[in-house]
Amino acid sequence: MPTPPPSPRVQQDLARAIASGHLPAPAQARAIALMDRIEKPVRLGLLGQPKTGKSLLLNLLAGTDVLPRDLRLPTLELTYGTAPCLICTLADGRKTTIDSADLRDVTALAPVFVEMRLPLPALQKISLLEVVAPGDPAALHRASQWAAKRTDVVLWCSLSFDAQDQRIWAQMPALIQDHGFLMITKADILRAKGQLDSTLARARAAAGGDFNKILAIATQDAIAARRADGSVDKDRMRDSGGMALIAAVLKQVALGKQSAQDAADMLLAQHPEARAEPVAAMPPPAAATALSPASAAAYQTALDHLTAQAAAMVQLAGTGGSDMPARIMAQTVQQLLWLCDHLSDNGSDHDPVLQQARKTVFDAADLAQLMQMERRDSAAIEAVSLLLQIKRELQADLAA
Ligand SMILES: Nc1nc2c(ncn2[C@@H]2O[C@H](COP(=O)(O)OP(=O)(O)OP(=O)(O)O)[C@@H](O)[C@H]2O)c(=O)[nH]1
Ligand SMILES: [Mg+2]
Repeated sequence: MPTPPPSPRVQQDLARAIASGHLPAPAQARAIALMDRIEKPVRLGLLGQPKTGKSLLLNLLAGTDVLPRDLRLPTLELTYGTAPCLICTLADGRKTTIDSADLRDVTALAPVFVEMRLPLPALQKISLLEVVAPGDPAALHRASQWAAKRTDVVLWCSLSFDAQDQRIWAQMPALIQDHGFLMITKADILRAKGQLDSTLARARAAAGGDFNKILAIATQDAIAARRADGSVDKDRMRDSGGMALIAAVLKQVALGKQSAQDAADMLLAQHPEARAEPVAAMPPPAAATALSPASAAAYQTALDHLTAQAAAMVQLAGTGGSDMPARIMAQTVQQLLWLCDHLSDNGSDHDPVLQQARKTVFDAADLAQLMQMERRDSAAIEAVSLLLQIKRELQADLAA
């Protein structure tokens, strides 16, 4: 199904309203978020237990063999770029860009996350995130919650939607469930064993209304249905489940754009003042260095909390045990997530110092969660250093 092009009128009106300077701050933030949803590709996340066919499905949706089948890779996002490149996030938070489309080039860097940009037409509509997590339920749960914040539509890959899948999916945010697809993968194997229909029936019964769609896919067959000359063996594509998947994804993309346009229409109707002439250009504000009193109070609470938690962490480190690095890592991630919530909910939204701190803390929490997915013991030390660095930055802001 072709995606209708976004309505230029609402997009232009929204752009004008954002530039007008007449929208109150919360409406301005919402207008910018809606503009993103109208303009940017829909973010698809491929999640599920190990070896459930996520990478192969990514290759199908990208329209080409992006991920080599024999390479072990970290969590990876595939996005559109006019020239191929690989942006690697390293364990210490640094980013390195390699001008290459060959993922073998990143292995020596051992990145915790890779953003791969490619000039593929499909990526102008969708971006694709494959989340790689170890098989144990707690790790997969954490990785899934992390991914839920970064995706619009999740494709949960599974061979049977077993009890572990069910428990993890039940804890996903309602919006992600509403837009989610359950992909019963390796359908060719199930079909050959005569188990496809019964597996689908059981998955439907277990999933209830917790997914937008439940689809079976034989991804290898779907990929084979694409011929080298660019034509498609339609019967094979249909039988593999590839056609139904692509149609469902396109429909979801179109619905997402439409709902953002409807919301933008509503926002513009609520704010007729944003149709007025733009406000005269203001002189740039003097660089703010000191925190507002509300933000300073939020910083102080954050620092007190971190100090108290540091004592608990020292005690934890003293207990020893083989699971100590994992427990320290978990504590560190928890504290960074707490900081994210605390600084988003407190302080003054107009304070540029606080805005910067929110971004820094969000990035750090993101990085620590990626490190946690990796499970190297040394990652715990790196994560704690990250937390200490954040603490020092907050102290410096407060003292300025
Ligand atoms: N027969 C068959 N094999 C499949 C299908 N999809 C994936 N596989 C195979 O299953 C294995 C795992 O597939 P991947 O795509 O690497 O799975 P993954 O979920 O990305 O695995 P990890 O990233 O290691 O967790 C590979 O050997 C694939 O070739 C399918 O539809 N049919
Ligand atoms: Mg994979």
